[in-house]
Amino acid sequence: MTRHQIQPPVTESPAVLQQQAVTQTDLFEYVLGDPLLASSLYVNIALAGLSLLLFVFMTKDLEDPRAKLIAVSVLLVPTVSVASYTGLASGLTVGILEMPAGHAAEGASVMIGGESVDGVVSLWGRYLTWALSTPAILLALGLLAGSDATSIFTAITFDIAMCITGLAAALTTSSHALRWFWYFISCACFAVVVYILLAKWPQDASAAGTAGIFNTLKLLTVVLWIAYPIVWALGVEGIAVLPVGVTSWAYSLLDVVAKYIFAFLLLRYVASNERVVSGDLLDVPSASGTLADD
Ligand code: RET
Repeated sequence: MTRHQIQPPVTESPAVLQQQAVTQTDLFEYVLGDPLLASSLYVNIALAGLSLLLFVFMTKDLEDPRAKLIAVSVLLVPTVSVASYTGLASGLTVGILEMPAGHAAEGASVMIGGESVDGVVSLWGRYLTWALSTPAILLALGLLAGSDATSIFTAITFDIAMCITGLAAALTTSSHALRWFWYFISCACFAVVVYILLAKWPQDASAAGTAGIFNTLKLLTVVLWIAYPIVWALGVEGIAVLPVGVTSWAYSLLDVVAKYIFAFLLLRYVASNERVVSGDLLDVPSASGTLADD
C-alpha cells in the first residue's frame, strides 16, 4: 500500500494577502466608526419610527376606502425607511466597490478594520429601497389628484425603472462610460415621472377639487427629487467631490423633507378632508366628465 503524501498548504501570494475579504461585520463597524456617516443613518431610523407612530395616530379614524388607501400608501414610506436605514447601518446593503478607469475615485482605498482596502464605500441599498418607497409616494399623490389608473401605473413603473437603473449606475464597475449611461437612462425615466407630475396630474387635481394641496406637494416633490440625482453626481458614485458621510447626510436630509414632511402635510389634509378625497379605489370620472352616481 502506498502512503499518500500530505501536500503542503498552498501559500497565497503577498498581493492576494493584501486584499482581504471585507465582511459585513467590518462594514457595520466602519459605519459605526464614522460619526458623520453613522448619525446620518441612526437619526433617520429614529425619525422614521417616530413618524410612523405619528402617522398611524393621525389616520386611525379614516373610513373612506380611497382616503385609507392614501394613508396606507403613505405609511409604507417610513416603514420602508426603517428597513432601508437598518440595512445600511448593519452593513448588509453597503459594499466596497473598485471604481473603473477614468472615474474620479479610481485607485482609491479605504481603511476598514485597520487595513487599507482598495475601493470606495458604496451605500447601494438606498437605491434599492427607493424602488419601494418612491412608488408609494407617487401612488398617494396620484390618488390625491384623482388620476386614472393608466397614468398612476405609468408614473410608478417609470419611477421603479429610475431607481433600478440608478442602482445599476452605482454598481457598475466595469466601465466608467457605462456608469454614466445607466445614469442617463435613469434620468430619462425620471423625466417621465416629472412630466406626469407637472403636466398631467395638476389638471386631474383641479377636476377633483384637490388642486391646492396637490400643487404644494407637487412642488415639494419635484424640487426635492431633482436634488437626488445632483447629490448622486457630486457624491462618491459620480465625480466624487463629496465624501461618503456628507453624501449620506445630504440624502438623509432630503429624505426628511421628501418623506416625513411630505407625508405629514398629505395626511393632515386627508384626515381633515376625507370627504373631498373620498371614492372607490382608483375611481375616476367617466369619459363624459361626470362621476358615477352612487
Ligand atoms: C438617482 C441616480 C440616477 C439618476 C436619478 C436618480 C434619482 C433619484 C431620485 C430619488 C428619490 C428618492 C426619494 C426617496 C424617498 O424614499 C437614482 C439618484 C434621476 C429622484 C424621494
